[in-house]
Amino acid sequence: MSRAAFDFRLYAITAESCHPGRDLIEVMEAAIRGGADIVQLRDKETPPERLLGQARALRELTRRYGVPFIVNDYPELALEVEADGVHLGQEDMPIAEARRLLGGDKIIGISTHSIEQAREAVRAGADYIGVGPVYPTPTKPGRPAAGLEYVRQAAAEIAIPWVAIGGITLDNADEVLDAGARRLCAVSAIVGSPDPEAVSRELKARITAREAGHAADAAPPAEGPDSASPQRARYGDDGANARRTDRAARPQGPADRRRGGR
Ligand code: TZP
Ligand code: MG
Repeated sequence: MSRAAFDFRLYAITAESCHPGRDLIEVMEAAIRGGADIVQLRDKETPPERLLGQARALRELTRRYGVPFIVNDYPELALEVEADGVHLGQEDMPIAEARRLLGGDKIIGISTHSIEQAREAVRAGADYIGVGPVYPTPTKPGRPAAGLEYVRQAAAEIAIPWVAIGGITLDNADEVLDAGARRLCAVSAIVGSPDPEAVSRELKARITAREAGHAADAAPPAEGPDSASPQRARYGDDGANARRTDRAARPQGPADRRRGGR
């Protein structure tokens, strides 16, 4: 999966503590079979050297299904297992440093908790942004909810892929989509479910149903590199209203140029 072809709809993240006694790889395979189209290894307890086996197994799994594999926190581990990219937090190394370490082809995502942080992430060259926590969640302790208002702000402004995250379940997914999200991430709702495949399938169905509605409502696509890209054709635009972010201000690396300045 190259940066140039990168997009997704349903993001699944590991959380072994949510499924005691069940195998991590089986749970993540179920999530993928249900429709998760990007997977992240996130483990705040285990030291990176002990995560190597899991990271390798997840790399093998995601490669088999053709979905991108992202490693939270550890760029060196991402490189070692040939992951597609890394996910950073606000307190982690800056995007520019991760880019230097990883080279031009890896995906770099970052968690953001406000529209100001989102703007900064776009300026710094992030490939995607996490927007949240939408709701309070024990999966991210100590981080207050940013709320649906932040989702609305992102929908109005952010033109790179962004994913709503934090406390999202089948009970509230519709209101997150109503607020303008086109991509969802659910951690405990998927991997903590007795049937991760079914939860993924239902979340993905909600996302794609909404997307079909947007496509039907949309005006004919404007001319330009974005409307011509295969990725746009596959997933549709991020919303005609998500046009104010100044893409021109983002650093233009070789991969940016390959994907027509995106
Ligand atoms: N970043 C923002 S909220 C969150 C992360 C990693 C945790 C989301 O987990 P859950 O279980 O879907 O609330
Ligand atoms: Mg981190």
